[in-house]
Amino acid sequence: MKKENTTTYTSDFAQDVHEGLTQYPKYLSSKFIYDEKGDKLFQDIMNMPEYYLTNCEFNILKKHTSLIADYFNGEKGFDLIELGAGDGKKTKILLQHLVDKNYDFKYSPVDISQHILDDLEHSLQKKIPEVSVETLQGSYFKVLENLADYNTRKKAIMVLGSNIGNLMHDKAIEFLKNIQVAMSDEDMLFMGFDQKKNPETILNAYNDPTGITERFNKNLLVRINKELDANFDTENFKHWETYDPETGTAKSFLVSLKEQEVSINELNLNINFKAWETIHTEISQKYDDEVVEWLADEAGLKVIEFFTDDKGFYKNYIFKK
Ligand code: AVI
Repeated sequence: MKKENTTTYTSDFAQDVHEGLTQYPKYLSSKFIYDEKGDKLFQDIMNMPEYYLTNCEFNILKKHTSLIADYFNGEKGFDLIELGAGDGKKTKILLQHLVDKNYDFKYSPVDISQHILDDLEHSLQKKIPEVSVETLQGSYFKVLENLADYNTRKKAIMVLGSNIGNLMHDKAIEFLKNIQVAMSDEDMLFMGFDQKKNPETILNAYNDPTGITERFNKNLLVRINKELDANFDTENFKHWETYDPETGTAKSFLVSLKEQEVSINELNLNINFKAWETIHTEISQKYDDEVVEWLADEAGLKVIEFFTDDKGFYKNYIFKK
């Protein structure tokens, strides 16, 4: 049941929180998990043994570095543009190889957070000073718009970490289309997609016993408390994960443990929860080749190659127009 929200707020966060918590069923967008604390919790998730995605992508990048680098390279060298660069831990494997082999390239990490870009630039200056770096601050959408006439040489656009998995298929197609429009015929896209696998392995990755993922998920409520002057008691909510092996969709929820009322003062809003009522917070989509090919086709792209890790858990695909 979609209710019309007639109030307008100055921030996306306030707007989305109002919209999501006054709908039935309730939802919040996972993109708001990532404030400074959320970024740190995600770093901790990537170091958890259960969160296999990071190691699998490391494994792929290490095993296939030289082949991947050959795909990146163009006649006049290339610009490596990374959307959502984070701390660049995985990217450094590729960058070191590109430097060692004397490729003519520039690295352009793109992120909404200038702070993340500054940290990355400093750490690259220290670890691989030979890399020429040009950071691009802004939303993916805005940066992609400007990328269309970015340069005259080949663009290798890179998105690691199965970040696309946090988008429903229609939004994922929109995202791929935006990239496709910014690409010339010579350009390529290199993107990670977590694969369908034993449902237990997937559930464990999003349901760790130490509670890091739970804190990550609940950071949405912590942020609402902090930024919108609300009084969520995070103890009154339970982190719950489901995985549907047919659709490949892992879903995160926060489940209200009792009947309760929460005030969000900045929004002049009181929200009532029934016992066991849910807030849907995140999807983490898992893929197979057929679905990736379908998404690519819908976005006007073709899969031309893919690389997989030793366990066959994860794949990085190369797409062209
Ligand atoms: C960033 N993204 C790809 C992660 C994922 O696997 O969906 C976010 C995450 N959520 C819980 N654990 C990690």
